[in-house]
Amino acid sequence: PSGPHSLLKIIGAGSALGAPHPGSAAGPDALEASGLVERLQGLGIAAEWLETLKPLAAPPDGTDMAGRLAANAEFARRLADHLAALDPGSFPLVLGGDHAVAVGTWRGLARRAGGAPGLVWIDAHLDSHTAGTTHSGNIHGMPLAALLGEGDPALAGIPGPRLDPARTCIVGARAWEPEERARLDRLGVRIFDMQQVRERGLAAVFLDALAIARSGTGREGGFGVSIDLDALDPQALPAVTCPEAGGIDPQALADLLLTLRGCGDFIGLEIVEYRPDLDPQGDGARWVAEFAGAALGPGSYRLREKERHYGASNYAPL
Ligand code: 6HN
Ligand code: MN
Ligand code: MN
Ligand code: MN
Repeated sequence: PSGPHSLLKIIGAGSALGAPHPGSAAGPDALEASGLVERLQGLGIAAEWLETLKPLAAPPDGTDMAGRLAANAEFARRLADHLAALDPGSFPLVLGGDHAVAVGTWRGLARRAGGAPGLVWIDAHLDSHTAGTTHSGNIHGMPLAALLGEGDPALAGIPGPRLDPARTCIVGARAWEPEERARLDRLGVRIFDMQQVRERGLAAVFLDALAIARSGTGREGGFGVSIDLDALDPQALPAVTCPEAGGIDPQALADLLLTLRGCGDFIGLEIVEYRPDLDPQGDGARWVAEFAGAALGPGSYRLREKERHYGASNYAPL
């Protein structure tokens, strides 16, 4: 199934430069070794592992904020360039790595799409600090702010369109600091926190989030979904760098991701923060396969459209 008819391209973003622990850097290699490509092919998806990017050097000292911003920006810039150049007949799945890689993912995919995408950011956290407001100093707490154009130009200035706050929203948040919350409130980014998920149910909230990401005249740039695995309840998946109690049920999320198959304006999926060193049973690899399979399996608009284009595929359309 690999070769010219491979429609789903997996790009590993093997950086933990933004995190306080190096474990997530091994996420892509562990997912590849777990047989993710074969699992997706077994679901009828023409998947191919394209490449895995790695940092050029070890992370700078924790006290060197300028150095850490520069190292994360270098990685994001390289990832963005790869994604922007991805062949037009394919659909990208980016696998982290820590969430700082998202700056590269969404700037690159925005360039590829010819405009800023709407974005559903599924996360226990808000990831909307800047170097000026961070409490921890960790860059993976900053990517959404950078994508919105906030903060240090090293990160916020990765080439590509900025996100539109009116088409950006967060699902599953339950741990944040006041400064990042204030930033998102000022910008008008909608936050569906875990209390709302519990009160209204994940389905209602998820469909609202999709509507926000897909809103706007002409839907320029389409929309994307970024899944931080720490959004899930740590009782189901503890293998993340920053677990937070009381999260999303992974099966409920997988069921809702089926909705994405019908969205012709869906331009990319990102799944980050997997820590294989904390996952002896391979639960994370299983959930990554479930999520990608749900979102991109047979019947996916994108894949059907490409099948028409190429006239060949190894899956049965719905
Ligand atoms: N992530 N708000 C905290 C910080 O360090 O700035 C947590 C960030 C977590 C980032 O994994 O989503
Ligand atoms: Mn995150
Ligand atoms: Mn998080
Ligand atoms: Mn703090």
